[in-house]
Amino acid sequence: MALDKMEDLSLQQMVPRPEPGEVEGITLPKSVCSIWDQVWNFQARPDDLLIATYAKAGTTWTQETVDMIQQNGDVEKCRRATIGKRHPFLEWFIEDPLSTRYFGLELAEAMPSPRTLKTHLPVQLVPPSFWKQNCKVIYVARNAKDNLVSYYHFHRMNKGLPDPGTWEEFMEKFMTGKVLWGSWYDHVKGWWKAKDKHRILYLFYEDMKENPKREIQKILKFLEKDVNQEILNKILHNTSFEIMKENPMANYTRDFQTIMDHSISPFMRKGAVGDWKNHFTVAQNKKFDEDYKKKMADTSLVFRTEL
Ligand code: PPS
Repeated sequence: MALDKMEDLSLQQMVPRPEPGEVEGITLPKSVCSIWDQVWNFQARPDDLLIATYAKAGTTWTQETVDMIQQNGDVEKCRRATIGKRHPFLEWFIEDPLSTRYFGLELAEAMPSPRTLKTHLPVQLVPPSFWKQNCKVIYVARNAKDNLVSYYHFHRMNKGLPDPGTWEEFMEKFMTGKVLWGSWYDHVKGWWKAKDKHRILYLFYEDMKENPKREIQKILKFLEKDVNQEILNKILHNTSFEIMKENPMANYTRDFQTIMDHSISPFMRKGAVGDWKNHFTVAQNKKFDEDYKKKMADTSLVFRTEL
């Protein structure tokens, strides 16, 4: 084996999988717990835009769409930096000798306004200054089954997250909410409720797949922006899965290089609705559905698991 390959291998093996911690009953990366006071006291500005999601619900897709809108469809401007640098990931903090240091709060504080920020926090853990400043928030939700599948593969390839165990084990953890950023069920329901009180645009991954033009238009309206047809088509094209998969400024091949191994599972994996059918057994599906019904009985939220 070539020496550089061996070095790669030992680096991968040496990066330890982190233990999760907890804030207010929500499982979070230990590194995030260690800076929690700073996260909670973060000072939002009135013109901040927050993109909030449960992890793997379509965050990056929405970020790229928002940036394309903000840059008036200028592809070169959107390639000025990687997505992790263009839109600071608010609570994310990673610092170990083998990883690239990433401190979302620091990036955000140094950024001139208007800022677009990313978070996976459940609504009750969002720093209160965002509500005080009446910031706009775009929340994106994805159906539980596809979200779970995507999250599982992401844990496999990302050594900055705990080891997922087997598919079956990870599914159990997801159902009990003992995964990073907590229960998917509580997350989507909490934000759904919050949209009646705050300036929140609540979008669905499945709607974006079904009719991306319509969903981009919703974002345009929410941001009080207007673009001509030509620019709209450009945004549509450059935020398609096929283009984003090949875009190094959006596909995470240049962010977090020491912890993400795209050869295990690429960040831009399938980008589809209904891939869960390739993972769930009939028995797992039955169990998941029964549990889902109970957990989602107290909400008007409806998801589509196929198109
Ligand atoms: S993260 O790590 O939480 O920020 O991940 P996130 O960006 O939320 O989710 C990653 C999943 O979104 C898919 N993706 C897309 N789907 C459709 N179209 C576009 N343009 C697109 N960009 C990213 C990505 O492939 C992940 O889903 P899976 O199902 O794993 O493929």
